Amino acid sequence: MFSLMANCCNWLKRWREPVRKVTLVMVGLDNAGKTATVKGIQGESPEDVAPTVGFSKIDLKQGRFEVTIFDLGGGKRIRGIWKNYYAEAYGIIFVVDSSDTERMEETKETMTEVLRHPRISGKPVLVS
Ligand SMILES: Nc1nc2c(ncn2[C@@H]2O[C@H](COP(=O)(O)OP(=O)(O)OP(=O)(O)O)[C@@H](O)[C@H]2O)c(=O)[nH]1
Ligand SMILES: [Mg+2]
Repeated sequence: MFSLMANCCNWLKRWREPVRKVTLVMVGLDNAGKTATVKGIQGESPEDVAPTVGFSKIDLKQGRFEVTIFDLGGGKRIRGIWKNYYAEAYGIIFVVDSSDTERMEETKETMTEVLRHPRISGKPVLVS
């Protein structure tokens, strides 16, 4: 009986919890697999993805979290837009293509620059 009441209290507590909005920014070199990863999360086939020009916005619901992911284009010439999304990001996802050994140095430099940015430092980072 006690455990039933405790369960009900927990359920009520959770039910009263407000929906929380979380914004994540996904970055990484072009061709790293950012868009394919997002498609995988959405249960879609990660094949046949075109390079992202600018950004794409994905809205997901995970429990009481409303998650918005900004999947940003990773091409060298569009990396300049990344910083425009940092302020609203709760955290970032940095996608690395571990099979692209030739571009590891570029990956390292790019990641270092992202992590050093004042609007990113101290925020959660997931390297995928
Ligand atoms: N087999 C396989 N292919 C993958 C995987 N991840 C990505 N790819 C392929 O790699 C290519 C590039 O993936 P994208 O997801 O477009 O890469 P991106 O990081 O979004 O690239 P940009 O939008 O240009 O910044 C696509 O042809 C994908 O199908 C993976 O885990 N396995
Ligand atoms: Mg993409």
